Amino acid sequence: MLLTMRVAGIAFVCGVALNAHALAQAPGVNYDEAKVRPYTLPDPLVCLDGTRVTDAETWQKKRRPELLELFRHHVYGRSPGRPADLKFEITSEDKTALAGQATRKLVTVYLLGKKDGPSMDLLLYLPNQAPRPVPVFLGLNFGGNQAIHTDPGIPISTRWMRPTKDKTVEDNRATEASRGKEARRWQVEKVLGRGYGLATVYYGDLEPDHPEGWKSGIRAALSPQGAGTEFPPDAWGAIGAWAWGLSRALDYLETDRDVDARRVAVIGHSRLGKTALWAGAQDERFALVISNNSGEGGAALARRWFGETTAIINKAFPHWFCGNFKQYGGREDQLPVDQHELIALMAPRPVYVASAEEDRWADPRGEFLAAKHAGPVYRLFGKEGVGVEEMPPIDRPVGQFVGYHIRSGGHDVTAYDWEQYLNFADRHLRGGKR
Ligand code: GTR
Repeated sequence: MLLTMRVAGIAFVCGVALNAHALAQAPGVNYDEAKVRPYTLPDPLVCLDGTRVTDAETWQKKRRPELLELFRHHVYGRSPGRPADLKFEITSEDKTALAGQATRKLVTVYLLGKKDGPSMDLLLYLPNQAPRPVPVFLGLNFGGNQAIHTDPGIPISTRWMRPTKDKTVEDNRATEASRGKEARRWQVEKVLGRGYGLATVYYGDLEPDHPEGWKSGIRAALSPQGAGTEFPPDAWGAIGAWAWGLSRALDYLETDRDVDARRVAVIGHSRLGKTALWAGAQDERFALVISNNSGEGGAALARRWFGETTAIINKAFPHWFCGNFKQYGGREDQLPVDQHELIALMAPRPVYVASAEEDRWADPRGEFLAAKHAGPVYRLFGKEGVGVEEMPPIDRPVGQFVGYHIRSGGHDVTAYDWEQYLNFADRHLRGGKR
């Protein structure tokens, strides 16, 4: 035991040294298109043994698992599966929520099947006017379920939250003032009005978002050594833990007869956009995947030197990715994958990537190019990806099975973004089976 810890300790020290070294060599932030250095992307259709994938079956049976494994090993880490004793408890159901527009269900998911163990609180709105079972948008939220709507029927989250400058969080707990503070980003009435349900979970239910957060989150709870765990370099990070939670939310939705679990779109913004992509890549039950302004480690190409870099993200958020990912700061060309291949892992399912004009940190062009370069994999299935060669103008959505837009404005989720996601979902999730 002591030896293991010592060896792990040395590895950790080496890891930090390597990291600092990589960072010292890593270039800073670039916002000049003319300075983007040439790069060569790995070809999603070339297998590790050098053979070329030319049909959908070989993609599904050989190349897809291979790529998924590379992303696990080098980027996000390896996540466990569904716990055997997952339990769901519907704690309340109100058919007259939101002035009668919706049914609101509150569900507690006991992640280890025990009431005194880890749990997450799922909020589900179902449109009362639409025929059941309904398709659903599912996403994690940043501020607690009560933040997505002013609805007084949503309990205020009692979980750890990052301090804010306003009065919405005090002593690391959400206050009544947080009710509805993210409502603009969720557009609940609009979603319901279009016949979709909306399900959400606070991401901190799975793991508080700071480097020590895992000790009180699901990563420690699922490990025999608990908060004393020394993770191997390919173990899951926080993004893996949050993505795992999305799959557990889908496990619940599969049991809800008002929901058509074959038509669930997973959506996320920013770090939760990275999470939505990783959830969609691993869990093929998600019928549609939406990345809103996910940037570095999400939809943006790592090899393109623009905005946030691998070195910066690893330093600022050491808990998000797996240990192995730390080697790639300033060495993105050594990564055996790039993010167009993450998007390709959704194929043949529809995926949407959205950027914002002023969100240069997330590298809008890098997000577009990743979406575009997923195209050859979609074509194996006879499906068209973004369908254009050049980045479209501002506020002009493109794409068949890979949707893309760059919206005017900054890093955010707006009514405009939702309008595009709903239109895209109407095209792909309407008409029952996919
Ligand atoms: C930033 C981070 C981005 C993005 C964003 C967010 O600080 O550098 O990669 O994830 O946070 O999640 O809001």
